[in-house]
Amino acid sequence: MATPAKPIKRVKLILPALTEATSPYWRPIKYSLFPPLGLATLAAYLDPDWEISLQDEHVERLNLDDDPDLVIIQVYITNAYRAYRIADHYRARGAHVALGGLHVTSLPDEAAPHADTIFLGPGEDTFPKFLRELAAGKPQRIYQSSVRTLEGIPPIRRDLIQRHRYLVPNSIVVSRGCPHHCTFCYKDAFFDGGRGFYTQVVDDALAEIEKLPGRHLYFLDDHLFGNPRFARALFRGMRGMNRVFQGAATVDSILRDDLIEAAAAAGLRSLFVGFETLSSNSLQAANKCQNLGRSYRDVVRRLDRLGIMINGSFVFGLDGDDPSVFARTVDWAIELGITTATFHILTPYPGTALHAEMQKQNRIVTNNWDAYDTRHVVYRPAGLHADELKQGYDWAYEAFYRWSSIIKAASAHATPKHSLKHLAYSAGWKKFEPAWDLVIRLKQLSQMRPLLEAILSPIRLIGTNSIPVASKEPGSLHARRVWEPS
Ligand code: B12
Ligand code: SF4
Repeated sequence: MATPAKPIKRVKLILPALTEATSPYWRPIKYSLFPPLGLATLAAYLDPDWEISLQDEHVERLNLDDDPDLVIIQVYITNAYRAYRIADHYRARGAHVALGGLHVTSLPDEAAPHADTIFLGPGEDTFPKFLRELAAGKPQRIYQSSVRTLEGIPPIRRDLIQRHRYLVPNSIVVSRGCPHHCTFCYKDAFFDGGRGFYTQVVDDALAEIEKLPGRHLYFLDDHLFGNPRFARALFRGMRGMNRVFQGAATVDSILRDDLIEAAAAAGLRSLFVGFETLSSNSLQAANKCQNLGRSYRDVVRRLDRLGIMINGSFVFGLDGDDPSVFARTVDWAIELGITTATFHILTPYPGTALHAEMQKQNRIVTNNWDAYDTRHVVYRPAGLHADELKQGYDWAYEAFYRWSSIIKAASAHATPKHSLKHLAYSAGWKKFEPAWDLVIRLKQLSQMRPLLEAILSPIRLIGTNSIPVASKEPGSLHARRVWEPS
């Protein structure tokens, strides 16, 4: 239905806080890491003459007493209820409210009653179309993304980001999605209706990097090595830029060829690796084929020799898991010298293949989205009681980050310098919470960036040329486990 064209003068973009913000798990530093990049991306399509404000409730109190003409809200699963309340509030004040993001895409029927317009999928094609139609007085109720490209997109409005509030203001994404299809991942649902993996033009990515001040970058791409040709050209272009950076990649891409060396030479110093489980049966069940038959030990050795710290990601509660999974995983991670670990309780996000399967089996026990934060058990596990799973998860964090474990894991490296870096990074991240809180309260996070850069600065490479590319241990392809504890 056409509505009279209301001239837009004031636009507000909001990232509502996770419900977790009021829970005992809340860690201010974790949520003062990255600015709302998705919203700053969308802001680039707005008329620069409009009055635009971008608010991130994780780092500032929202001013809800204003009267914007257009309100853009990004909805994740664990901020959904808060997002809906804010949306209702602004609709009552007469604003046109647009909701988008992962959760809206998964559950449009749930989000729609709280919005004038909802968006499914990435916004680069639909948002500018919506703005044109809104200006013409004919905004639609639903926009579904179908054109998937990052070519020719306007530069992100980084000027709207309050850099001093974040430890890592230089977060960047040079691709969208991922070439893989793990059953528990948001990716297939979010990119339904178009390409599920695409990259920027290399020169555009390099131009964006050039413009970022300081040395440190954090690539938020799901899989930075997902398109090897793109990644290689990117790393070649970054050589000599004197950057240090962090990112994420899969097990197979680290072992495949010498792309990881190219990344290290460009400044890669820490990598998020989705190990997820040490059981090949569980990998198979989760369709995590890119990890199957690969030696995790080789992955760790290879990154270690390049001086790249590892943030290992692990999921507990897969159907193959029994009560021994927690100690086995933690012992393995400590023994191999994984720098930091992120543990998750398996969570069936709506829209995923995992969710559909669990629903079919009638195993989902709650639709309270606040609990879908990978810290709560929201389904009936197969080989564990729900309490065992929760307690095992809590124990894993405690056991991995106790001082004795940090020291043991740090001593697993080839050089004392690398051990020291491990110690500084891991302890700094988990052991000085009150100090981080104070720094955040004093708005001094930017003062900590040189320290982060120093910890991430290069370690001399040891025998880089002799690093084995091979990943296949005899029989590992069909081995029951991908690893064996020594
Ligand atoms: C950075 C990040 C964080 C930061 C978030 C801070 C921030 N300021 O964004 C931190 C560290 C706090 C974090 C924490 C967690 N995260 Co997180 N995180 C990410 C990550 C790596 C990048 C997000 C990003 O910047 N993407 C790039 C931008 C360009 O894309 P975008 O944000 O999606 O925005 C685009 C579209 O969504 C759309 N859009 C979004 N909103 C709107 C609104 C409108 C109106 C329109 C038109 C369009 C639109 O347009 C944008 C441009 O295309 C994603 C993975 C990913 N690749 O997206 C995971 C991800 C979002 N996180 C996830 C999870 C599970 C978590 C945690 C629960 C994990 C945990 N146990 O701690 C917590 C809780 C957070 C939560 N929100 O629930 C899941 C979310 C699953 C889900 N269904 O919601 C993801 C997808 C990771 C994954 N592979 O599973 N995370
Ligand atoms: S590799 Fe990671 S980002 Fe890609 S589909 Fe699997 S879980 Fe998702």
